[in-house]
Amino acid sequence: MSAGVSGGRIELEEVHRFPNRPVRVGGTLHWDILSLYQGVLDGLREAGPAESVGVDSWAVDYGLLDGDGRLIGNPVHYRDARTARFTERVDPYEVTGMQFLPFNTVNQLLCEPLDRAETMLLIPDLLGYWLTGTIGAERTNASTTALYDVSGREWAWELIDKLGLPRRIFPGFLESASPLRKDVADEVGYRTDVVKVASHDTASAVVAVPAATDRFAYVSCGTWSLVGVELPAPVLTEESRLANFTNEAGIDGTTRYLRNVMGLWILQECLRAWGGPPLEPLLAEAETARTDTVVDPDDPSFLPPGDMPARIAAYCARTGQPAPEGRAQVVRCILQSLALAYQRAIADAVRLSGRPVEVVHLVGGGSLNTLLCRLTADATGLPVVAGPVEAAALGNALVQARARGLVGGLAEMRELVRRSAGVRTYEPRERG
Ligand code: LFR
Repeated sequence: MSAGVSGGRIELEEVHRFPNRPVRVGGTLHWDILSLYQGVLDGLREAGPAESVGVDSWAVDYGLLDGDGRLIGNPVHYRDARTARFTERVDPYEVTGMQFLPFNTVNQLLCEPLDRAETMLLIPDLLGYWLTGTIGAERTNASTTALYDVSGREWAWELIDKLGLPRRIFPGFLESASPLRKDVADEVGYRTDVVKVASHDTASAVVAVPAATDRFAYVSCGTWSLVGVELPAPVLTEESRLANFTNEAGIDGTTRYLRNVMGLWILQECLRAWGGPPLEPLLAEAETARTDTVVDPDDPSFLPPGDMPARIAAYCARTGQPAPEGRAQVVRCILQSLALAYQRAIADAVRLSGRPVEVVHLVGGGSLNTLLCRLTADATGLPVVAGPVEAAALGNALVQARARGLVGGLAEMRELVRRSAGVRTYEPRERG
């Protein structure tokens, strides 16, 4: 995406889109990281001379570099089964503030030999390293590793030692921009700086939430749905741990207090199992389809890729519910289950943080799904403001714009989004 700020507005333009297709090799699911990097280079070239660049991506996953700075093997996908054996956390919640997810970086690192590894770089830091030659970690994403001390804003060294992980692989934190390597600049056709942005896509998406006050919840809705509130400080209580809420770092010292809800992944995998039919007609049918069946989207059986309609049916059999019949009912069941999961996560976030919420901002690709937005408004009893769609890209661009002095703090960035992005409000319907 390329972005420009002018006339008190920020505009985004899609210049290049490339697929992100995981590859199973020798039974292990990997990211095709070189193809992703090539997509980045192609995008930079097509964007033409850019005044700056920012990299963000999903969290948790990483590449390991050897002593010569070369990648040791392809990064493994967090949906790979290697971490399925972890059923309990190994990190102290009061230090890391992280929700337990089997695939947290800490567990992944415990699954592989690290003797040849000199450096661990999370995906955006790895891409940034290839672009600039600079090695460093960015804090919003580092906070998702469960190896980061969320209060001390440092790697959790004591934990790292206790787990027997080598200290050397954890790089220092990036503090500033770095120019493109000369060979990369030659390849893309211009020189520019890679700016430190919120490199965790969810952190960037939260930057672009067009909230006017702090009384909001957000649903960052793509493959995952990240549901929570923004706070000035982490909540590290026992209650919060039991509710499996995470305290991920946001920009400017904010905390993204949220829960991962499995999200549209379940629907995406159903579509894949059905041979990729267009979504729109299915959503139209789901508007009027009726089923009372509800699944827990966070059931571990929905995490790995696979035959999702069969897994939904198996879940229903296990929980004594009638399985949805036909595609429209399956879609309806998924969306109403998601809306209820959002309602639970928002209610928990409010209860555990004490932060009152008057509106739900639903950002990301899911904001185009009107049925999901409506069901969410009804389930939460709150107005849902849907949009922007490309929230992560917008948040990334906003932080770059701030680095250039084009916009001020978080409140000003959000005002810029309110002026620029189309949003749609869904009022909750009276419950009868
Ligand atoms: C969303 C996201 C989530 C993270 C998951 C795995 O794209 O970054 O925030 O929990 O992907 O990395």
